[in-house]
Amino acid sequence: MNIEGYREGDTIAGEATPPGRGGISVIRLSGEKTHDIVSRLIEQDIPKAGEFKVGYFHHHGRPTEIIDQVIISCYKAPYSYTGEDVIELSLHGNPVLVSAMLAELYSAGARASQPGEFTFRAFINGRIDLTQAEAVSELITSTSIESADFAFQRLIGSIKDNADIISNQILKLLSVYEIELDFVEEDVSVASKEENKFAIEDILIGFNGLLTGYKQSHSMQSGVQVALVGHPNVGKSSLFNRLINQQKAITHHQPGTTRDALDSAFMINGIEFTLYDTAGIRESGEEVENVGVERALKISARCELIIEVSSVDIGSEYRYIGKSEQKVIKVINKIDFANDYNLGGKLGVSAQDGTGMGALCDAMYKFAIGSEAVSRKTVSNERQYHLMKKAQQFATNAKECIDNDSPQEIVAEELRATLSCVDEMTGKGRLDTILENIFSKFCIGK
Ligand SMILES: Nc1nc2c(ncn2[C@@H]2O[C@H](COP(=O)(O)OP(=O)(O)OP(=O)(O)O)[C@@H](O)[C@H]2O)c(=O)[nH]1
Ligand SMILES: [Mg+2]
Repeated sequence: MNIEGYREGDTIAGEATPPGRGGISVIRLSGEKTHDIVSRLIEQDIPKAGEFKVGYFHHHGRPTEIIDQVIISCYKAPYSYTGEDVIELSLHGNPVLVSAMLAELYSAGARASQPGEFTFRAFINGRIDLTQAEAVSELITSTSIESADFAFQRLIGSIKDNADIISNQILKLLSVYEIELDFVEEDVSVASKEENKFAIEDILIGFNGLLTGYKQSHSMQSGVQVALVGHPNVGKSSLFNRLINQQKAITHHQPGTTRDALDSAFMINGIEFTLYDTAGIRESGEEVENVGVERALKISARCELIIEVSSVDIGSEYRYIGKSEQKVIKVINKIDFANDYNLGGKLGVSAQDGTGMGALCDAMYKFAIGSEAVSRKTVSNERQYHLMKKAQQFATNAKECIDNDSPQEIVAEELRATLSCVDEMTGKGRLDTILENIFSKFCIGK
């Protein structure tokens, strides 16, 4: 995808519903020529903005050859999703009809929309900022009602509004320093040191609000990847089946049963965990099993959380050695064999009778939520988090400079750097690479 390829003057058309058969499909058009283009393909009058009408969509230049009956909904700029003239055509849900109509719309003057282009236009036309654009995509991909609720709050501006408040506070403080710099000869002082200290502390409180609870916010949005890792036969596949509540993995008393890695998603308190069952780790003389072990290690390396499984009946305990940012929960399985087994601080579980499953799920959930409570204004993805961490650091530097009576231009420099991070998050400081990253994840009709 190329942001330049978006060409803002074009009228674009694309399917807004997922491809496939269903009750209806929706084709969306946006741009100046929307009305003209649709008029060439439907004999009936196009409805007024805010109204809808039934019409018959025909081939371009052949009005008697109808493709389908459609409902036409009309929106006038700037009161539409994109901020431009928009028409939505609801037709019968069949990909054959969708492609036939899109082909006619293109021949009548529309251009095929690219992924995220409708939302991009909403951004370009000032309907939403970048955090809201990301929230659209997050709302669509939410896997629980809780994460959907948070994404919706971000969509209606929970991060944007807070970022705007902070941005204004920085601008106000920056202008104090800029004025003083302009009149440096006259030794003008617009605000006292105390006032400036209060102002920067307020700004830091704002950043703290955006950052607090990020771990939970991120887990709610993206879910958590977890791998069951351990020696053969310790009961990884049995634990996998028990946790996902399905008999999906083959279990057997013979070591080396699992070779392919299996995965399954399940929820704990509104957070989606994707659990991987992997091959037991051992030096095996068998080629296929060795491939399984390699895969197990590769998948584990990608997971944020590892459940390291040992068992009462297999003497040697497995030690997972991964990256420092990976968290490991150590469990001893098959405690139904020996309730008095010395757990040595590990979690005792039994995949057979379910003992310890509640405690294991609690430990997984605690990992996902971290120790801070998420709020509606908490940032939701790496991009936002990284920028707000950077901004917080620049603002902390500015505070230290104010405390130490550093020269005004140094304070102003730190404040400018703080502001540019906030602007980059909301999209005021537009950069094509950032935009490309965000909008390329969208589907065609969004
Ligand atoms: N008593 C008891 N037996 C268990 C328990 N969990 C698993 N087993 C048995 O242990 C054997 C191995 O279980 P699996 O789940 O296949 O073990 P695994 O770790 O996936 O083994 P590999 O795929 O070979 O690495 C099977 O016979 C299971 O029935 C448990 O909690 N208690
Ligand atoms: Mg297995």
